[in-house]
Amino acid sequence: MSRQNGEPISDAYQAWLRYVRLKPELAKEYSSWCGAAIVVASEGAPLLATARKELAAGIESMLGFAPQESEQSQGNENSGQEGFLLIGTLGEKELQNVASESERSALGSEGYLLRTVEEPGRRFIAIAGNTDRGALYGAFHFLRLMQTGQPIRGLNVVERPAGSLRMINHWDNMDGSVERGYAGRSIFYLDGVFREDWGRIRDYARLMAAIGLNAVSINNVNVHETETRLIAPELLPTVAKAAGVFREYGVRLYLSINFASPMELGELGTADPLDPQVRRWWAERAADVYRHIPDFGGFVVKADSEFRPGPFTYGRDHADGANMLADALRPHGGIVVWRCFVYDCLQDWRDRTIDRARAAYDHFRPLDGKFADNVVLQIKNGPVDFQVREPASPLFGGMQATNQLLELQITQEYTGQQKHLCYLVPQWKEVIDFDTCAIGEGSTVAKAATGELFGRPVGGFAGVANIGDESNWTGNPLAQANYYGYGRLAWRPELTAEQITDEWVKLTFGDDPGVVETISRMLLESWSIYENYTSPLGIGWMVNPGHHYGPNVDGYEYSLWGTYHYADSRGLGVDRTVRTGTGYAGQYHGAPAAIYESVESCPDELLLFFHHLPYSHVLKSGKTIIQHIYDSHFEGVEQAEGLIVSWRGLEGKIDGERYESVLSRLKLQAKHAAEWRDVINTYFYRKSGVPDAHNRTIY
Ligand code: GCW
Repeated sequence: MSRQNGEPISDAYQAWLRYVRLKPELAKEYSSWCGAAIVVASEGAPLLATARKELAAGIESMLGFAPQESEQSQGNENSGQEGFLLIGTLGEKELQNVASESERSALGSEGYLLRTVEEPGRRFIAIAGNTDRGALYGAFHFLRLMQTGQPIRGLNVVERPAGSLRMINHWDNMDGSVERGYAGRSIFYLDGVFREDWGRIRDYARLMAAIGLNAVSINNVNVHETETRLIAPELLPTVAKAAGVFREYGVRLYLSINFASPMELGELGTADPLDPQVRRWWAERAADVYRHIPDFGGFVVKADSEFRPGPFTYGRDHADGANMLADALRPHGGIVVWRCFVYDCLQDWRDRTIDRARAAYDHFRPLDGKFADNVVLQIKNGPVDFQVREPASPLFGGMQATNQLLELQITQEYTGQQKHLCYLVPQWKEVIDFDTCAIGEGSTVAKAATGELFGRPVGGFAGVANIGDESNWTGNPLAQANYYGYGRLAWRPELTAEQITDEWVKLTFGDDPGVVETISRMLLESWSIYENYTSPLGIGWMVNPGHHYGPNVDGYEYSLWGTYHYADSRGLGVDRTVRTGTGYAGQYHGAPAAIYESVESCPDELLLFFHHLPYSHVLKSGKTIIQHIYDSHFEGVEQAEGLIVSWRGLEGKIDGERYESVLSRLKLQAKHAAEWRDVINTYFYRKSGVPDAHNRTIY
């Protein structure tokens, strides 16, 4: 890591790239393969240099010596039986025999293989891809195997990413603030200018590449005045510097743009996407961006959403808007990432026929097939807004002729703002594995989003970053697990939550079995604990307006934002059925549509998302709704207190900095969980008049 400034680099800063010294036995075994690192490179493979640098530094840190470096490919200079690493692209003659034709074609442009080759007189481990990028990802995989103590003899790993776009969205503003950021200020900007702390950005790019992320947008999707200028001539040279740092690690840079730029930056009187002058303006801006950044990724766009300008002003639709930008970017190979978070945020709470959950599908489904091939629609995991529990968005599987990205919120806006422990991988897995049944069984969200299901050219994941300038990146050291887990899922959605968790804990805290067991359990239980003491049975919200932290049951109930629970003295929930409600349930295909439509088959955890029911309704668990509300809130607080006890058991087994930092947050969490419990229980006790069956304290 380049961040030194005379200070020791902390474990927390190094995150999943700590590379601690390995135990002697393991070190001995690995050393016998790492005597030399030989890179076979031809011209134009700059990421091989990065791979070599990473391998050398990681191995030195773990084994105490750096492998000898050599450009020479022929054999092993150490002679005898000392193994070596052979890093490169499969087209090079030294690596040609390592993979078959069919294996090579299966690897695609980003995949890699790690393969042990033992021949008379020499033995080596090949770390190779069709491209230098593949080899770089392979190098990080190899280092991860060492860090987690895996056997490397007889290696035969073949991997390729599920989707082509594995992106991070930063909601950073140039004044240094981060919208929904809980880890300090922006790592990119301060007081209206770039911080130009390129060492830190490089360290960040490494963390990204190590988990296979390949794209980053560096400014908020709500593009304000200053950030509108990021595509203007005066700021592009600095944007280009940032792009250059990310490029060293194979990460392409994107910018969020303001749809009204032709008016705000240019001198035009309109931003109408069909106006020839507007189209010319964007084409020229795009060309200028590419003059500065030849591998620029493209534009991220939030249009006609939450007061952002967009094509609606001119009577045009989202396809008109997106395709206009796509035309501007196409000659340079860029893409448009167009967000589907579009709904009426000036809704009348009195009108129960309008349903915000329907909005994205209602807006975009009719446009399926109308978007250019270099447009990708970015769809939030659920139909509303990153609540603790939502069904998967019906746009997955609903749109079949349009590129898609699954948008996940890594930053914990509605899930405890990095004060509370809420590990989101289990939540994301439910969405990723959700079967849309769009073209028969097995039509999962993962397959729809990555493009596999409908044979789309572009697809993948976008995650909203939880990163800030705090020295541990995420404020709460355990929130690093969310970033890590996001990256791993974007690469391989079929990994289980348990696999990812085990890996992250070992990389981050070492392999002491007690430590691994405790932290893994805490992480894996934390989402359900958070759900228990917050908003029940899929209802969501009930938070303080604006900052979204802490309980406020009616905070949004009489607002314009379309997020209601409709609780009265008899019951609560939103009727989203086709038969008697808003019809949202009908946006799904066959099986899920039927399951959600009926009270009998709708799963408990989403019951109030789809149905309005009396407090006395009996859940599948056998409890009434009201008793479930009381029980889960009492239990959730006990569980939150239990997290403190578990964590205390780690004192002395992990470094003091991270120990104390997590402990103080867990204490805060338990206190705030009790507040949630008492506010929610009291509210529903007063509304319903039904006492707790166990006579516990409700106010
Ligand atoms: O969740 C909401 C957030 C906004 C955010 C918006 C979006 C960037 O409260 O802060 O704006 O979603 O996703 O566009």
